[in-house]
Amino acid sequence: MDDVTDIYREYGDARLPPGQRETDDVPVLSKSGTPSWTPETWSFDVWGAVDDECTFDIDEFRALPSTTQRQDFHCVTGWSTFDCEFTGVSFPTIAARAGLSDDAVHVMFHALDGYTTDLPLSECLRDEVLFAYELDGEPLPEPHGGPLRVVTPHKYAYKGAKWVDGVEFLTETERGYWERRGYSASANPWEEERYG
Ligand SMILES: Nc1nc2c(c(=O)[nH]1)N[C@H]1C(S)=C(S)[C@@H](COP(=O)(O)O)O[C@H]1N2
Ligand SMILES: [Mo]
Repeated sequence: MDDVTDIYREYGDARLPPGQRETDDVPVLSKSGTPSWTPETWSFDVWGAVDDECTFDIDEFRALPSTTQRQDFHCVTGWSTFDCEFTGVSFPTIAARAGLSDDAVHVMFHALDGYTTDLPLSECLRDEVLFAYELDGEPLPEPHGGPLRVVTPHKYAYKGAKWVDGVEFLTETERGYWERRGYSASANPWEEERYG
């Protein structure tokens, strides 16, 4: 297992970002409850500024090269959970499958509950940004985003879309659900970038 919990060393050497409190559990936080889905109809789509738009069903997605990492999780409302073990497919793996256009600069994640969140492409092309389908060796529980969610240990957790079913590559900046509602677009926990 790769251990990347030291991502905080990039940002000032404090594992617990300023203004955060460590919790033992992983609370559930969703804008509107857990959406339903079925394995038969679920698909993950990659589109926009790419060479090859692609679609994966659930078995195809789980057959992609995967990684398991121990990560910390920081919610903008003030709690952090340490040492979550996520298994999934890295963002760079998906980007390489699709092939990025030269003018791709930004990314929008789309989810089954209508949630969206955005990041600059450069902030996504890191091995720690995972499309995760297991938590602590078990299938990712649905309240936490199963069958598939994004995790972004270098950002507040609203950058990690639960129930993710699509990633869109953009040639211009656009804003996601919370980013349009006053939360920070950059969301660096060590700089306390909570509000935009
Ligand atoms: N699709 C979707 N993803 C989402 C959210 C949401 O409402 N819908 N909430 C975000 C927020 S604000 C946080 S803190 C984390 C919470 O993840 P958890 O419920 O697994 O703790 O999911 C993020 N991803
Ligand atoms: Mo959050």
